[in-house]
Parts: sequence; structure tokens; C-alpha cells
Amino acid sequence: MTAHPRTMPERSNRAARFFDDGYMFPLNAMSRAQANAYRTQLETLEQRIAGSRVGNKGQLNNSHVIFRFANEIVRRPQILDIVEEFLGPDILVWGSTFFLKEPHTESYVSWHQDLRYWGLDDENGQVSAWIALSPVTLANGCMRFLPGSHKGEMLDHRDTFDDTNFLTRGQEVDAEIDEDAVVHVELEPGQMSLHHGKLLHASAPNRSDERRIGFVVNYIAPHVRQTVAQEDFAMLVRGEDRYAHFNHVPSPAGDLTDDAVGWHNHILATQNEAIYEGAETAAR
Ligand SMILES: O=C(O)CCC(=O)C(=O)O
Repeated sequence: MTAHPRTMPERSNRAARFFDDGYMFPLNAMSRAQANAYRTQLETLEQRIAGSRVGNKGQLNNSHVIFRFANEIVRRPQILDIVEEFLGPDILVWGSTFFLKEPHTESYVSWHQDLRYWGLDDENGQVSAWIALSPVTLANGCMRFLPGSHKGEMLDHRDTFDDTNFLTRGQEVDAEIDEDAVVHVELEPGQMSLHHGKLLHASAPNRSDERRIGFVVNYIAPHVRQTVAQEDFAMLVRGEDRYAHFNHVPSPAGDLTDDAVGWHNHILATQNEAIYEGAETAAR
């Protein structure tokens, strides 16, 4: 992996622990009241986009580009102060996704490593913050992590294109998972977990009466490069970008403005080039 950051951050104890385990939780991203307020905004906007192409299989991609409240979340100083410990003072958002699991549904996420399909070149120049906007429990399909699994090689994955799998290609890792070692990431609304891009993770279906709402934000440092797609996009949320490896995406001026939806479509199409690279089925 090539990594040429201009300045590497001094690793805090917390960052050292993160790079050793490959994850960290629970961390406070916001108050429970703030999480509930964001949830109300999300659910109001979901009604507005029902039936449109903005959502897909229980996911909303790159909401921070089209919804003001999601843009506010990815910029929250409480979150960025923590991310800065891992990535340094200059921070971009490469992507974000709402993973919405409805009560008593089959949607799940197979064991995978995020960076296998993103085309990004520095595994330590990226961290994902998974923020709970509902209670997140074993019963409603919390995230599951395999500690230390980010330390080995990038593993082979096979595509299943299973419709109940949230992942774009239904990709699953070709490896035995030691279930006894698995950590269950239960969170209160307003808490978050962080995970490394090579950490093996998954989540099971929601067997409860309660909706499970997670908003994952993929933060990167500006020295990272896209190596598969022709070009790529990111939003500067702290500090400066001295590298210009990514086209800068503006914050939305309102919810679902024509301009923001145009950016959103263009980003999805371009990022899909990397995500579906080598797949036998075209992007849906
Ligand atoms: O929310 C989930 O269940 C899975 C999320 C995930 O795979 C990710 O954030 O990388």
C-alpha cells in the first residue's frame, strides 16, 4: 500500500488502540435528544423520496450531499475531533450510507472488508464512523466485528448478488469466521463505533419490533488516492486539502436541490466504477 501523507498525526493512546484492535466503541457522537431529532428529519425526508431512485435496498447513499441534516452530522465537531486523532487535521468525507433495517426483515450484511472494493490506496488513511440514530441491539441486527482481522492481507470475496444482502455486490469474504471471537456492537442513540477499512465485519437480520438506523460516514485523509475509477469525489469537512486527488463536492444549499441531486447522481455513477470493478453483473 502506498502512503505518503505530508504530516502523519502523532498517535494518541486511543488511536494506537484503534489501529491494534481495528475498531472502537462506544464513543459519543451526539446527545440522545440530538439523535432523536436527526431521526425525525430522516424519516420526514424518507417520505419525500419514497419510490424515487435516491434509496436502494434499505440504504441511502451519500445523504450528506443531498440532505442538510446529514451534512450537519458529518461535520459535527464532536465526531471530527475524534476522527482527527486517527487521520490528522485535514479530513474529507468520501461517502456516507444510512443502513436501515426494518423490524422483522431479512436484510443482513455478509462478512466483508470495506476497502476491498473502494479503490482507495492507503488502508490507514481511512476510518468509518457508524452512528446510531436508534437503539442498536443484538436483536435488531447490530454490527459484528472480528477483532484484529484488519492486520492480515486483503482477503478474497465472492459476489452473491443476494437481494437480502445490503452490500452492492452481495460480496462475502472467503474465510472461516471464528464466532467465539466476534464482538457485537450494541449502541444507544447518539453513540458511534469506528472501524478500520480492512476489519472484517457483518450484521444479522433485524428480529425485533424496532427499526435499526445506522449512519456510516467514511472519512479519509487527503493524501489517499483513488486507483480504480477515472476520478473520485469527496467533501472537505475540516482543515485543508493540499493534494487535490478528489473533486470537491459542495454542501447542499437545501434538501434535494437540483444541483445537489446532480452531484449525487454523478458521484454514485463514478464510485460504482470502482465498487463493481470485475463484477459479472452490472451496477443496479
Ligand atoms: O449497518 C450495517 O449493518 C453494516 C454496515 C457496514 O457494513 C459498514 O458500515 O461498512
